Amino acid sequence: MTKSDQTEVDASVADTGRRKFLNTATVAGLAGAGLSIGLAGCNKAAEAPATAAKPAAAAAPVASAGHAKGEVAPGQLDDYYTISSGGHSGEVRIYGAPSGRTLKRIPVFNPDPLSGWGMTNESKAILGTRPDGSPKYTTGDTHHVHGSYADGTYDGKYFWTNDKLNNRLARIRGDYLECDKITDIPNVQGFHGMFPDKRDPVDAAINHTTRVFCGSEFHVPQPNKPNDWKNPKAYATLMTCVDAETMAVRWQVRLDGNMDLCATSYDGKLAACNSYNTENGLVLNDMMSSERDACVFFNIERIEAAVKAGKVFYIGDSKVPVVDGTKAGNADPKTALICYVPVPKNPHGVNITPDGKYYACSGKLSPTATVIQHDLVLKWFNGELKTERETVVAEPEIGLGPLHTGFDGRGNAYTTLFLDSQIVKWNIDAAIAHFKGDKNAKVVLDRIDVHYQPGHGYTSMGETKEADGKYFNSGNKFSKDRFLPVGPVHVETEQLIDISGDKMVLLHDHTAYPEPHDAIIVRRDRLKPKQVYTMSDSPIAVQSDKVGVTRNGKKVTVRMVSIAPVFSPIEFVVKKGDEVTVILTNHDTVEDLHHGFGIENHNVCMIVGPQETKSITFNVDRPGVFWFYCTHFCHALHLEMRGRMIVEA
Ligand code: RUQ
Ligand code: CUA
Ligand code: CA
Repeated sequence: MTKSDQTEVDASVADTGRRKFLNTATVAGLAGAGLSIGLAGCNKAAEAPATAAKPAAAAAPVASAGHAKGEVAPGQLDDYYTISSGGHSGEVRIYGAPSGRTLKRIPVFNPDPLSGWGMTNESKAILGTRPDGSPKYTTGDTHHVHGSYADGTYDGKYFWTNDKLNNRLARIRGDYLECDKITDIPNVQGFHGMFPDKRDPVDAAINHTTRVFCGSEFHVPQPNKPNDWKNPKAYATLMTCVDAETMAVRWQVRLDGNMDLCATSYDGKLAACNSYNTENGLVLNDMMSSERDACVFFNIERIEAAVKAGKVFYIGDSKVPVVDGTKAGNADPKTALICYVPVPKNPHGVNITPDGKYYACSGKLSPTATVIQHDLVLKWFNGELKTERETVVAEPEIGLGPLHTGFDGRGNAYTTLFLDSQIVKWNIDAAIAHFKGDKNAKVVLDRIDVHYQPGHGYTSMGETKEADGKYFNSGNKFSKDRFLPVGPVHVETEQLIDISGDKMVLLHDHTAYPEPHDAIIVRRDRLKPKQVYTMSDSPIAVQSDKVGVTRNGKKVTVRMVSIAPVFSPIEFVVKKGDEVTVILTNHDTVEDLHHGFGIENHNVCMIVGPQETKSITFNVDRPGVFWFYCTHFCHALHLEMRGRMIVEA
């Protein structure tokens, strides 16, 4: 590479005064030509630190006026963030509630050309790569999203989601609402239910999330060797504990049966999973052969004491300590790590009430929900109960195909009924009284039709002690004729229900791209997203005086900066056969001022937010001139924001 290949910093880029002038001059010039509307945003972006979002943020919450109808008027903001899984799209989404408006799609396990997720070097480092540098997986199946807690409610620090397909736990940081870590879970398949803890089981001063529990639904030979495929005794599932901060796997528990969904207690002492395959069946009929399956409780303090005492084994090459959680290894309740509470066959979903007293484990194949009392499970672990079933304090009949339950903080539960296509509202105290023999206790209080076949259901702040009983979202599995047809793959429906009164009221339908599973509805003050990055967060941030091209053998590094509406350098020369890395730092400081960076015919596309740095590496194998350009609308001269990559033969 000769000196002439190095491009100097463009004077107009380095000189912000000049940039301001250019921007203002352009606006004045084009506005005169009748283009003022399109330019208003650009002008504001360059001149004013606050964007249009600021005045709206100061607007009154909609709860005061529009809540009853669930309407959010133009310019008004939602009261809640609904943070939702995206199923086999591999992503996480954020909707506003009550409006149902889509606010953001967060790429997690899926590549995303808009942001460059799965293409930038930074995202690949999070996703994990193959020896050739490509992402290890480009698929994922997110089912559940849960947030980190402090003092029993969301602290807005992290959100986690599972990948059932490739057995990974991903973390989303609450400030940028972007994925920052992904951990592979060893020895498991079908990693489904997941829940952060809320408090340390021993140290009461640690009243926030430090662990994430991960259930696995599919049992596999342990270790996973094909010659064991016909030996049912070799198969097992594991429950996994991941450190919330480091995201390292701490320990695993080998179990009887499988682990489907997860819940955690408010005192940090227990985690719970429903288990529908206590039979360890390999085919459907076997999985349904037993009349009772289980809701499984994990004594976290005892498990961690066992790990500490070295009562562990290892599976295959995995370095993760595993403790024995099988029934055979846990016969004495006083030392047991696990309590298997029998519940009707093939349960689905386990949720804890906001007061921390009860777990509701739904029947799926039984028209019941089983209510298990938290302190009775602790008593069982103390050897004070004769049987595990004595922890069950109610088992009301609520309808056909019960799956997931949300709570209103007023003692009522709301369960999705998949087969009945309904949400049923039932009262927990009444269910307990009825179970004790009070036949007059009115358990079921209301039912409402939803459209159609609800799977997941969740209430506003319902997974926290601040459950506010305002909204229930029904995540329906089939929309049938609710929307304009768009071809064979139907849009999914979500329906928002007002649960603030005695009767549930359907507020509205909103669409969801297939296929949402579980979600949480988070009060908006729980999140404080940042809208501008901190440049020094990136160790490779490009300063204006460092732009240019350097070569090391066939590896070429292009250090580039962007300031609307220019890149610098605006041209660089490489040679056929080179491996090129572009490091781009966006020097704009105004919120919402992203730039895109795409290169014609090279499968290169990413965006950089204000003060953000990203890098992308690609091979050049065709000689020619290739334009790179800004893909993200940024300025009146957005289209002109481009430059050339010259590939010499
Ligand atoms: S569970 S299959 Cu993850 Cu009800 Cu959605
Ligand atoms: Cu920069 Cu569009
Ligand atoms: Ca079963």
